[in-house]
Amino acid sequence: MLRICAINLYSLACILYSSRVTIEKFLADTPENLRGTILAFADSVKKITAEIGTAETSEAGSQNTFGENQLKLDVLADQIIFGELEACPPVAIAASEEQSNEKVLHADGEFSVAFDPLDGSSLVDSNLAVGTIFGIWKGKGFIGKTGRAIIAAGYAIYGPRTTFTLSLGEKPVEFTLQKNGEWKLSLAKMEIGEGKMFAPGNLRACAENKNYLALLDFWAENGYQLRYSGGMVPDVHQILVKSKGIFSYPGSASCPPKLRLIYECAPLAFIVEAAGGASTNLETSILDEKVLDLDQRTVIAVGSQKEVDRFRKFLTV
Ligand code: AHM
Ligand code: MG
Repeated sequence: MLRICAINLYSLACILYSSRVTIEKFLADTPENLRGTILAFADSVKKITAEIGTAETSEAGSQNTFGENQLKLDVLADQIIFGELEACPPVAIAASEEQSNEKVLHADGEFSVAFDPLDGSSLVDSNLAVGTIFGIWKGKGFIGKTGRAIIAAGYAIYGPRTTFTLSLGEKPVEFTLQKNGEWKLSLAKMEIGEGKMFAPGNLRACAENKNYLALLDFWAENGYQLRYSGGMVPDVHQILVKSKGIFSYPGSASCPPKLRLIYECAPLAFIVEAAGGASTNLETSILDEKVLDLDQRTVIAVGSQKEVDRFRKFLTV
């Protein structure tokens, strides 16, 4: 009885603590330049949230340099983030999935940032959740580095709620945007354990990639729960929230991997590994993959350690 009371009191204390912690308070002891850079992304997300509910969902009539049609919302989100970063002196270099080249923003800055302004563009018309992903890297530029140069990474989800998940190398935390514009801590110290949940990207590859088909059979035959939205950000976020599972996106000859190392995979791998999970590109952790090109694509699996190990075993027979 006493133990139950103590647990309830502890839960109550946690809820009370969380409801009082804003992102500014959470970052109070973070070095000023890093704090300012993170807040530039948090402020961008607020502005994107203000637009996303009523913005036009049509195409912008332009393509990014990778030949993909851009939505008006892709362009708008990109402009909003660049606007915030231009006013953030610690950011030396910014690279966006929507731009061909990295941009020098402040020659004296100490960080490089890589971001996907609106991940999941193809979900916008059907009103499924989309996201923003970012990584803050030490030093200037990305080429020749690995994700080990990331010092903080985060992502936002524009769903029924707007949330902002962040890791500075420690257990990730989630903030929720309030009506008054404040970010309030909503989940503290997220951890990933083990469990049977799968989010299988690029199933088209199974036609040629029989190893992936065999893994799919394994998941189906062993009672795994399918949870796949088609948006990498919510698909990975649920692994942190449910503390279990795997997100995968391998390839085949006709359906190669499409997810990008610096804009999408490395920041999300940084967050998942900080939560006690794992990542792989079938050879190494995603965080050990060297950046040779800003548009580099990679095979990825992230999530529970045992599930990521299983993915590697099945796909490298
Ligand atoms: P995008 O950056 O062009 O929006 O593409 C990334 C998205 C991911 O969120 C998702 O995992 C993947 O594309 C799904 O793509 P597909 O449905 O083509 O397999
Ligand atoms: Mg993307």
